[in-house]
Amino acid sequence: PKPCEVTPAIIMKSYACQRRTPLKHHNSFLTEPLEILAENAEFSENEGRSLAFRRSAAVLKALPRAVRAMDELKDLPCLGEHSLRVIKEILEDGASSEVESTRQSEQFQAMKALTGVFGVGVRTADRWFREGLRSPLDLIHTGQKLNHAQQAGVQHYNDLNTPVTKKEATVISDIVERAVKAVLPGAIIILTGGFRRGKEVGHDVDFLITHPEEGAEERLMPKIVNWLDEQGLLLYQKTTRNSYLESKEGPARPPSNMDRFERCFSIFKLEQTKVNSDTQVEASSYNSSTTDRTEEYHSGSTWRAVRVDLVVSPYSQFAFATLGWTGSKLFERELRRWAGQEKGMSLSSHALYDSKQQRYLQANSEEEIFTHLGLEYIPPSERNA
Ligand code: 8DG
Ligand code: MN
Ligand code: MN
Repeated sequence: PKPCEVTPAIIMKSYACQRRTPLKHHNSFLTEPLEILAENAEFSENEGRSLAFRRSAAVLKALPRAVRAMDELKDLPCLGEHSLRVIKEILEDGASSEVESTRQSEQFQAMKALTGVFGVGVRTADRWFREGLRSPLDLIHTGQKLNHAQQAGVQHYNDLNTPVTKKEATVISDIVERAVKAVLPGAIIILTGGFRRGKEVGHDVDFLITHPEEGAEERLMPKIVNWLDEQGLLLYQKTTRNSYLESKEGPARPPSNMDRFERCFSIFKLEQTKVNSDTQVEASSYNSSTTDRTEEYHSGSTWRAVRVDLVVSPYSQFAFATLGWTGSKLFERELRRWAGQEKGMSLSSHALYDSKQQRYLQANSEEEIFTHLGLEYIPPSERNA
């Protein structure tokens, strides 16, 4: 080809936090199968394997066009032997036998159904699977002992597995805003998680709350929760206190990637005011398992359950909390790995510690954190690794 027709080589950096990963990309036909294998590895608690598949998928998400042949992959990082084998099979045969048999397997399907219950992790799901249980209905039929979260999870199973739309997220934002402003005027509320990255739908709605006056945010969550509860807006909530105030350690290196913010995992009761077709009403009354909802249906209004995460951060940590709660999960992991392995720093949702200088680096914005880390700024919409 003439020089001007030569396709420019793609420079792909190896950490996901060094690249732009848009929400919509060209290789879902490869990334979706790879993520099935990642999920399956998580079900057998093989973290290394899961991470390898997720990193491979993330590289393909960052490509400017669809992969057509194996030789297009030769200069790309993170693509391990196993991932390459899967990709090759899909390119040649249209599907990977390993992925398809995983998808069809009883274990994968049962683990998917059981971990799909709010409050159920891989450990619990696996134990239930080995006891012969396959679905949320089996939990009821066999009278399994469930904690409060799991009870709510079973009760609202269909609703919680119905994607939350951006429209619903906006309605919930308005409610949260009203609640927070009522109990702490001047507070700042931002939408984090997938919706901040531009997703059209999500499995929940995530919020981060702070106040410009340091300390004003302390013990805020119970007040917010009370307000919401008084309005009849909560189906379930579990508030965890800030474990940071009590702890004697420094802010960096919290145990695993869990942070210590005051937080609330909740299920909102979201009114659905406009019901304009019979099928819509039927769909939601089919979902219902409570007499409560039948009454709502008869009175002409209906509601659905939506998962909402609320997190409160002190103002001085707000930039770190914003970065930490925006995701994606892989992007966050890669940021922390970059900080540790390439910069000798320790990043959490609370702070950034520089081991060489032996001091914390302050930041008032996400941009400043990227600068401290020696990274080009990646906006939320390009963090969809
Ligand atoms: P989705 O809800 O649409 O499925 O996607 P998402 O919004 O990206 O996922 P998410 O599960 O709601 O998580 C949002 C972000 O919050 C993600 O970056 C990971 C982060 N996150 C948790 N739990 C914790 C935690 O305990 N500590 C910290 N620092 N971050 C957390 O989900
Ligand atoms: Mn989310
Ligand atoms: Mn969440």
